[in-house]
Amino acid sequence: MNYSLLQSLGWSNLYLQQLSLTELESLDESSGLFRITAIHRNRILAIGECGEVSLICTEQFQPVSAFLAIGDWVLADAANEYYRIVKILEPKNRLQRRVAGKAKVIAANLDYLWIVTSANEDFNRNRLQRFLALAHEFSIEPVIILSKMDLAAELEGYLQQLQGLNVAGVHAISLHDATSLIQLQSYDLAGNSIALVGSSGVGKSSLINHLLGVGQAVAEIRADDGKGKHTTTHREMFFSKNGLAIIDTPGIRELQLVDSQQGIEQTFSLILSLSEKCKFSNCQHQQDLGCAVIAALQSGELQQSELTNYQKLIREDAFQQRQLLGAHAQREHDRKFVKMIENHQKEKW
Ligand SMILES: Nc1nc2c(ncn2[C@@H]2O[C@H](COP(=O)(O)OP(=O)(O)OP(=O)(O)O)[C@@H](O)[C@H]2O)c(=O)[nH]1
Ligand SMILES: [Mg+2]
Ligand SMILES: [Zn+2]
Repeated sequence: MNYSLLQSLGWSNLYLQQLSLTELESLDESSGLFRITAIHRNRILAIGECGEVSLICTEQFQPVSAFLAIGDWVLADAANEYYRIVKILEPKNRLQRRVAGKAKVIAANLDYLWIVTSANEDFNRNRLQRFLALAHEFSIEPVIILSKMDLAAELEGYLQQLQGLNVAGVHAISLHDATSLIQLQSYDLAGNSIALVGSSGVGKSSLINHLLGVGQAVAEIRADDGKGKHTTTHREMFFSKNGLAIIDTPGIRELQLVDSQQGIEQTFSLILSLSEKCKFSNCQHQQDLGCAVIAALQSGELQQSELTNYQKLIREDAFQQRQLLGAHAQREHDRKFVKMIENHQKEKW
């Protein structure tokens, strides 16, 4: 096995540790290690030591979407012109969002989430914070890419709104300004994995095209929507000349989080540290009696819009948690409630 080659695709000891002795031995003969690059209805593509291969997924890992995501590492056995997946290695992270009430994986084993927003009407700080909570929840470093800065009449206003966000980096770029793109080179390293997310049309695929270098066929992954626009219809992983793994994703209209309290708290770290200074540990930040959050609102340290957005996301998360409790838990809850009423009545009599 050529591990240094695998490392350039994102492989690390974290995955190696999960292989048994027998599995390690099989690597030199009939099987290989692969990273998933695309999942289509009837074929799964992956990349390994010998280049790109097609994988087959047995019953054991069906439905595929429940087991496998782009970016996952698998052990697979040679089977004619295909490889058959025998083991899916536990990922270091698996980025998920909620779609129609169900958790849906965006990608696995990421180092950075590039949250792309354009410097025009798409820009929305509250929405960005939602994406930040997503990254923080899954321990992926969030980076904000402010795209199309050539279209912004006044860039300063956007940059100001990006201040104070808990992110690993903020980069204002334009594809028409080569020098603005130089700052992204520090990410462009073999072994790094990045997924790009954001609204449709903000320039994710165009930026990927730039990183891949001229002549790469990103157009292949897009469908013409008839309006002369090319919109990405499915997720796929590409590799830059330097070996950076980049995942393109279709535009997200509305991001719904999955079980994200911790991610939300990390996103709004100022509010969290302020709450720790409130006089009462269960302070709801509604009365100024010893409330550090209200004091910060009054002093201007904290913006009301920031607190409102935080409370909205926390409420939404709590609501979804209750829904997740499901019918069984609800019944359990009802049963206990009835019992409590009965006991109460007994006591009364
Ligand atoms: N002016 C300007 N236009 C840009 C820039 N980057 C991308 N565009 C244009 O924006 C449009 C949308 O770009 P895409 O890269 O397809 O956007 P996307 O985010 O991949 O969109 P979806 O695939 O639908 O999610 C294209 O017409 C690009 O040429 C930029 O820096 N400046
Ligand atoms: Mg696209
Ligand atoms: Zn308080």
